[in-house]
Amino acid sequence: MQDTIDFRQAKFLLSSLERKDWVEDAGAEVAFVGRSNVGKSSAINALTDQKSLARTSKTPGRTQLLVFFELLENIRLVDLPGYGFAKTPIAVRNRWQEKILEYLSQRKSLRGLVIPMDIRRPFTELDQLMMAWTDELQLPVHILLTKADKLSRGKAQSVLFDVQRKWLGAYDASAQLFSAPKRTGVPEAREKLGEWLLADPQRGT
Ligand SMILES: Nc1nc2c(ncn2[C@@H]2O[C@H](COP(=O)(O)OP(=O)(O)OP(=O)(O)O)[C@@H](O)[C@H]2O)c(=O)[nH]1
Ligand SMILES: [Mg+2]
Repeated sequence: MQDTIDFRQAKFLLSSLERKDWVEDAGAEVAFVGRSNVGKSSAINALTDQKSLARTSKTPGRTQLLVFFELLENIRLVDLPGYGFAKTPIAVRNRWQEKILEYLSQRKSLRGLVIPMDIRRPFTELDQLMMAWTDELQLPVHILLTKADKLSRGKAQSVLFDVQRKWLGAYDASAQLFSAPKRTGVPEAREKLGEWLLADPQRGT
């Protein structure tokens, strides 16, 4: 097994909502899940140093499928559809939720979750619900406080401290500042993901 991952080698594998199409559940993967429009896809592009590997958009609800990217053979990143976009029809929303839960609860190669949250609005109700699920499923979480470039450095740092103090004690979770355009936090996030992806046996074994 390799001891480092070159995130820039990432390649698109496939996208689908249906489990039958998903990449074989072998090896290790880390999934990105969070509120719509918080910057999940932009974070994947920043980490892989590729402009348009994951599709981003100003319009919330852009990623509507599970999108699999390969970093190395059997090592992957997965971009999940965002939650909490009010204009998504309820039937579609329920279907996404069902698929996300199916994925999170059954995917053996899933080593951890990255939950990007807009630094100006972290821990919304839906984020808290997602944290409760991850706790139940015993999945470790790494929170990216995204769009850190929208705040002064001092303010961003104080939100990070608040999040750590107020929210993280109860969970198997860590947090950091992140900005896709400024590349803030890219090395730190790569290191965390590398640890997850290169360690540990599969869940449930
Ligand atoms: N200023 C700033 N804008 C960002 C950052 N990250 C993302 N954005 C912008 O936020 C918008 C949404 O970004 P996406 O990466 O598409 O968000 P997403 O979470 O993948 O959205 P969905 O797939 O719709 O759930 C885009 O206009 C991005 O350019 C950031 O760190 N700083
Ligand atoms: Mg997206």
